Amino acid sequence: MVEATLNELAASAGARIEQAGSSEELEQVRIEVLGRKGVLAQISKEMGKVLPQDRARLGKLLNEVKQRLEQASDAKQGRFAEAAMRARLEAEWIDLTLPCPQPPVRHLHPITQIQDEIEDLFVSLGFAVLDGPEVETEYHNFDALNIPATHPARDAQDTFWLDDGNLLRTHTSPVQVRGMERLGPPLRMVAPGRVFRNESVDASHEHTFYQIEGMVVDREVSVAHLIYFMKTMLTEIFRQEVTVRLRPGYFPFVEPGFELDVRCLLCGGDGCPVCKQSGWVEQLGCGLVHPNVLRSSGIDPDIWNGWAFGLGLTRLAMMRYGIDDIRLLQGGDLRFLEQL
Ligand code: FA5
Repeated sequence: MVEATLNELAASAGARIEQAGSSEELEQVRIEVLGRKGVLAQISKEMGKVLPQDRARLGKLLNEVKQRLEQASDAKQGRFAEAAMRARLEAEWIDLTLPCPQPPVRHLHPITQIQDEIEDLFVSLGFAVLDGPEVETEYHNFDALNIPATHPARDAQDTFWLDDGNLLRTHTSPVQVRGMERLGPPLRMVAPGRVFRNESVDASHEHTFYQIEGMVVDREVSVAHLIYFMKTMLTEIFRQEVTVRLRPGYFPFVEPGFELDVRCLLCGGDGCPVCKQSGWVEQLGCGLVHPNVLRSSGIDPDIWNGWAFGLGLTRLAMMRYGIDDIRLLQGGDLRFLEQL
């Protein structure tokens, strides 16, 4: 009886294993036949009931059937695994020799690039790089820079006033004041940043643009020092030797004050449209720090003096890259920026 059952099971389960169409189906058969609560386990439990003289033979047969079915199941499962692996390899096949899609090459904004270069230069010369708030107090933007409320120079920098009496800084010069207040003399600092003016926008005027400020406060500082640093900076920026000239220029926070021009790099000074036929291109405002400015920040002008400059980074970027409309620089049009 047990023998017949075992032989029949070997045949029927063997056929089911052979015919299983999927790994899941095969697993189902395995659990039913070979599992802990499967048919073979049931038969094994009933072996106690068979006649003692048949027990060894039937026990052997049971083991043989079990082994055969296990082997058949493992072999079939192996074939499923192999087929699955082959299908996966087929589906996920990649050609490592194909050029892979490159991430687009990006770069820093041209103004940021120039700012970084100038910062690096001044850091190498022992200057600190300072930051200041874009929303400034009237005191730091004007009064401490020797521009009292009644001074006509306030009109030259059309100001965005805020309701609380503060303003959007019109230049980076207030960071001079903050630098002197915070660090005191001797002082070497540059301060790049964004500034704002309530201007009518045109090809060379923005309401929001970038400047970099520079300042040295020390003993016996002269215009010769100022010229040396300005020439070093401009030579680095334009990557060639530059000739500079100073013209008198009025800024209430420096005395004497200058406009600094560079001999036109395009025509070498002969005259061209870029330098408006003058041979010179205006670059920056500078001068020796006014004693009142030092005094406002608690520095004794009888002991200390200094120089300062303020350079328009946005206009500089225009010159370096030959951009004829300032509005392009911050228009946010990537088609334009990607050309630089
Ligand atoms: C000043 O802002 C002074 N604070 C500079 C200075 C600092 C002088 C220290 C002396 C000592 P000015 O208003 O000229 O100066 O502006 C400086 C530069 O900012 C200009 O040379 C120009 O390059 C740039 N600039 C001024 N107005 C605009 C504008 N609307 N759009 C773009 N750039 C501008």
